[in-house]
Amino acid sequence: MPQHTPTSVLVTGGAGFIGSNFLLRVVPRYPGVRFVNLDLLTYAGNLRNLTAIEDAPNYAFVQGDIADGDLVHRLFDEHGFSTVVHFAAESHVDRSILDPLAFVRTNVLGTATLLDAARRHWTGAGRDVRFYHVSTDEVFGTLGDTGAFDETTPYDPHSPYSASKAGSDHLVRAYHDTFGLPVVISNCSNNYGPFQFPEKLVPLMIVKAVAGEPMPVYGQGANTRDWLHVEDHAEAIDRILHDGRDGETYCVGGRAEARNIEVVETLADLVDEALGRAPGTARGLITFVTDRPGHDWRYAIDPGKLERELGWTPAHSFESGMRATVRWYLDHEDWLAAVMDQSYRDYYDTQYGARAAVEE
Ligand code: NAD
Ligand code: TDX
Repeated sequence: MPQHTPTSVLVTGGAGFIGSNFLLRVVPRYPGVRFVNLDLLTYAGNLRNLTAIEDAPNYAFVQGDIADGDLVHRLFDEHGFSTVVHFAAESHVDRSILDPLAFVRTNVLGTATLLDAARRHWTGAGRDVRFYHVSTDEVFGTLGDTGAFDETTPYDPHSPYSASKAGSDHLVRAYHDTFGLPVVISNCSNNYGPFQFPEKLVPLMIVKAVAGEPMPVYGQGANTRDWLHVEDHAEAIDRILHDGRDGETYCVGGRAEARNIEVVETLADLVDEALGRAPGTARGLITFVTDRPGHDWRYAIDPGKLERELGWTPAHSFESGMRATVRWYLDHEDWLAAVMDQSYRDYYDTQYGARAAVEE
């Protein structure tokens, strides 16, 4: 018995990495459900990600800001949304160190604007409605060498990015507890896969390995993340949206922990193999550089609740997912060339120019 049956869905940030993978999955899967994608098209938003569904009769795109209350109210009036699936965010930790206030504005104020519009439009309507907030494991802070985050872990964010996501999670719960807004939240580990902007570790390392340029690893490369293919995250979101229980949190992760250096070496080897280069060629590009300030040591997720309650398990292993991802980037040179424009090169120079190479 589903907990929620969407009819008209506002998807925010659907031109970004995870949002576009979600839309590519659900728009064809639910032809009777209407999806409206509200995205500001920041540097991270890219309509090329959505060409496969852009003409679908149950899909529409609106360019705009989630923090623009008038626009959000108008869209609720026009479309009578039953559902919000909220992806839109500033999402890169390193950018949050360069420009923290952009993160507070979008992630905190933008989320509050959406919540308030949902509250006003849904109060007293007596309808089946749901606000789904897509969040991150980074809100839980950092782990030592053992243990894993789960739904009971206290919040302890360290970067402006994770603090702003924590703020948005708290607002979602506050609207649930104070106004009775029907909500679900998921906190997911590091995603990788098609359409990820090449500022994040996996696509950046693939790009650098292919180009034969230095592959910049922060600190000693010993920080650890849990890695999940984005299609597995999209599937988890679809299940939680329909079958998750009201007011609940679900932790999503791949049970696929790896130290950063292991991820980078894996990608280096896969690129060499795909390009027919001598084994070890790309490993020679690995360069240890100045660490990220406040760099969280280790993230790990216990996804047991999601597995037990909703029967979700990832389809991709770390090895198969990374291999498919390398192949995808090699096959999508046009996509990469379009996103690696002058503003990307300026960002890269600012972010990495200041990071001196350090001894291993
Ligand atoms: P992304 O940076 O690739 O995409 C963000 C999208 O939001 C872009 O399309 C951008 O144009 C849009 N956007 C930004 N500001 C906006 C605004 N003010 N109004 C409207 N649209 C705006 O991010 P992503 O990696 O796809 O992450 C999506 C969500 O998932 C985020 O909330 C993020 O915190 C969360 N998350 C990401 C990961 C990960 O590994 N990438 C893991 C867990 C959770
Ligand atoms: O050039 C790099 N070198 C490097 O060593 C980059 C970009 C990263 N790193 C390290 C930092 C992290 O330990 O790799 C690890 C992964 O870095 P990111 O890809 O920037 O991801 P992370 O900071 O872990 O955050 C990601 O996962 C959680 C997403 O960016 C977030 O949006 C998500 O919420």
